[in-house]
Amino acid sequence: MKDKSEHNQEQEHAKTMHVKEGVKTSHDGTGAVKQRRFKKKATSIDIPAFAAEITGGSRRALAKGITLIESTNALHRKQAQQLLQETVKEPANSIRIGISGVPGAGKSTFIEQFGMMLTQKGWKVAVLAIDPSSTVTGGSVLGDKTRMEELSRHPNAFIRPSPASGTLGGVHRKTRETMYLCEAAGYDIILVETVGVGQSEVAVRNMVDFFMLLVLTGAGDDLQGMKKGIMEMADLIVVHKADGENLRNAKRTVREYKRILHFLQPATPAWQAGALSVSSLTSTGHEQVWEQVLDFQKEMQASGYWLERRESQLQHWFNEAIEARLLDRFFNQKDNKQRLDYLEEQILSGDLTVGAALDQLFSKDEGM
Ligand SMILES: Nc1nc2c(ncn2[C@@H]2O[C@H](COP(=O)(O)OP(=O)(O)O)[C@@H](O)[C@H]2O)c(=O)[nH]1
Ligand SMILES: [Mg+2]
Repeated sequence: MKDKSEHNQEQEHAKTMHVKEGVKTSHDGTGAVKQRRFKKKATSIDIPAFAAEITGGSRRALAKGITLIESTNALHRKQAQQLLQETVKEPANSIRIGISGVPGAGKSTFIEQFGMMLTQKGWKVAVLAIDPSSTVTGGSVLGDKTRMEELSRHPNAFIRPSPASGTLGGVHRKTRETMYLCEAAGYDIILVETVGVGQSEVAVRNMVDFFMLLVLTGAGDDLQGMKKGIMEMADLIVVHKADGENLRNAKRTVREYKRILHFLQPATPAWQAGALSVSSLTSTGHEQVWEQVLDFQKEMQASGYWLERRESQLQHWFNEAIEARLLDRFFNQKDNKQRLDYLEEQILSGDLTVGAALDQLFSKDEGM
């Protein structure tokens, strides 16, 4: 049960071209959309035709769709929502995998190997990378030499780095929507790479089915230092760079992790997270990782938790989005700024308690 053809016998459903009828369009299916798309004065995009190009498998259309999603321009944002509305169908028939680890753990190298293996099995693989540190340094992170060159040339792979700007929350919203668009374009497996810096891990855990953590050996000390919280998010620990002089150490580290994982809260109910040693230098262990993912999928789909998690992720996202929108609206309201400044002064000078200031602030809009 490892190849796509076998695996999907029951699951695969035709990806229908979801073009609305009755939409008036002069689009000829090729150049018109492209030319109009990002011109400053552009006011309209032929959304149904654009959507059809994407669901039809055009990589160029997909890339442009993602650019639309990432744009901060108000019109583009609106068009991006129309595009998503037109293309996205939940629950998607995909496997979403989060891959985390400190900079230098070998995530990109691992993903290139793992991705190549999956494409050889006939899967279409999309790789999305969230790297919040790149927004600070403006460049790539320490040790990140690989550009996934082999994978990026493969016709069944699509690689998209994170946008280089924007708030952490914004990056995640875009990554999630980008993931949806990749699925609409027919990508079966979505690999989301994220750097181990806490906040972004939680966000990625909240948008994937399976979450793995890449760690290194010499872990006697690492295990002490590693936050319990992040280990409790993982469905699998990969002890990476298990090669050369490191090999024996890696095997020992795997045993240590297995022992510790046993005492931790599982990331996914009824799934005992395991640990495996992998080397992307000698290409060993990737098959076993994939077997873990497939076992996980099989068990979770049988128990119903697969869909349950996706639903609760959607609910969670919706709630977060409401909060973000309300905050945005509140702080951008013109007269609120003055009121807030005034109340803040009063609080700092000791004339008002925070609670009293809140009561004053919200006294006139009881509905909130
Ligand atoms: N020995 C060994 N080195 C590796 C392995 N995987 C990656 N590396 C090296 O580790 C460094 C960091 O890899 P990279 O994929 O950029 O790490 P990332 O920051 O986690 O994405 C690079 O110099 C890689 O060549 C591995 O399996 N074994
Ligand atoms: Mg990397």
